[in-house]
Amino acid sequence: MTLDMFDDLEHGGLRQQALAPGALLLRGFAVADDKALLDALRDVIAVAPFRHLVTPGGFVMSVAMSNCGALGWVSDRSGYRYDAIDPNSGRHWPTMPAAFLRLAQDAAREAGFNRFVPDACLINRYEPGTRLSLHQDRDERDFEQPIVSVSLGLPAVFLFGGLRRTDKPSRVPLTHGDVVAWGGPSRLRFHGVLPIQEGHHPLLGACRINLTFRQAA
Ligand code: MD3
Ligand code: FE
Repeated sequence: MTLDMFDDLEHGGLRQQALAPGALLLRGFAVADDKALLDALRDVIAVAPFRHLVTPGGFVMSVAMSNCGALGWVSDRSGYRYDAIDPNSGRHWPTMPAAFLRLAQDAAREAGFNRFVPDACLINRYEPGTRLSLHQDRDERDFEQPIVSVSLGLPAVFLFGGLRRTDKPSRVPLTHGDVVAWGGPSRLRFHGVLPIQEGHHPLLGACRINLTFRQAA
């Protein structure tokens, strides 16, 4: 599939790009809130530090992760799941900051998902050279609910595949402040992130942060 099949449209002063049916890219949607988001992130990470999860197959993920909200996504030798408890601390994940929740719901509404109530925010930290291999997000209960993702810091090339692992993915550049709502017929598409290039971002240095908001339960 080619991206130029879909039109860029100017809407409310924001550039919105339909990547595919159900997948709407809101370029720069989070830029105005970037400092508030990163301040809130600092508080979350102080309570639930980034860590490298192990896949069920025994590989250590190159992307470091944490969570906030009622549920957090975890992976270990026994599998993938959502859990209310951070296995590293034995305590609940930090509460989802109000600035996170507001941004996620505003973006979802902009994309036409009016009843999005995320109970989980997975926080991914990429350093240069790290990547996320092609996967589906299917540990959530209700695939009618979208996922909202927020990119901060260094740019990334996002791989946007089809419903089968073997479908050839498109490449979508994502930069600081870009927000994407992934729902409807795009909800179960395979996706991933190519290795992050070296670079320096004024707010985050040599780092990319991605927040993914989910309704897991
Ligand atoms: C398309 N994160 O955490 S966000 C993930 O940039 C994840 O950190 C990537 O994939 C990142 O699971 C990509 C974009 C994203 C998230 C969920 C999707 C794209 C999606 C679900 C369905 C289709
Ligand atoms: Fe994913």
